Amino acid sequence: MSYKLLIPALMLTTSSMSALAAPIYLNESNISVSVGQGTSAGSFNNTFSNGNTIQKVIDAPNADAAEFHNQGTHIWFTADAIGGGLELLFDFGTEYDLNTLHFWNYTAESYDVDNISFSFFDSSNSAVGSLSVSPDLGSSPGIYAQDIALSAPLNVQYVTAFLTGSNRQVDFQNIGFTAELSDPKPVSESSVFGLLGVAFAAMIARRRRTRTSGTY
Ligand SMILES: [Ca+2]
Ligand SMILES: [Ca+2]
Repeated sequence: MSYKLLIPALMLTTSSMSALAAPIYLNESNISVSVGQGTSAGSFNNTFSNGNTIQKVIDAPNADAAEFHNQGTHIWFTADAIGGGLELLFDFGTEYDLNTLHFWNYTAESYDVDNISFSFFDSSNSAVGSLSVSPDLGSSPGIYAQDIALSAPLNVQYVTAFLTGSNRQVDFQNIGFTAELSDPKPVSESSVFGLLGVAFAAMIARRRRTRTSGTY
């Protein structure tokens, strides 16, 4: 291959690669989390001591980060009754296709999370999937994420997670998602015709106005 031919070939490769959506890690820099109304009666223990907030759920810098268990890093909720749990509401700000769920659990059965029920919703709050996970115990002493491949819930903007422990204890470090920006939804035919109709009506209105002003 000559030098001249090589350059366009390279340019083509680069431009076609940049057209593909790259998976990104969703954390406090691009999503938000809050405590849901569905949280059962219970206690947050030391979770919010020293000005800490629920932001601790999404403060891991990346999916491979280690976190050490202390009041500045973990969430600890104790439900009053067995079956009770903590509800978390995630808002991604826009729609993503989810690839992997990352969960940093507590390191011992006495406090770890035993089940998480996830519900996924698109930007119009329509349900697009659900998932029940029984996560592994966290590693020790540094807690690393368990990576759980998701069977691609698509077009997800909102996620509800309900976390429970068989002994009422819910203690963990982080929840994270690796995802790709969803493709923009194709414009439906009816909305195209709707827009054409609006433009046509505006044209007629203008012609009428012109005629009217000509009469008077
Ligand atoms: Ca954390
Ligand atoms: Ca447990």
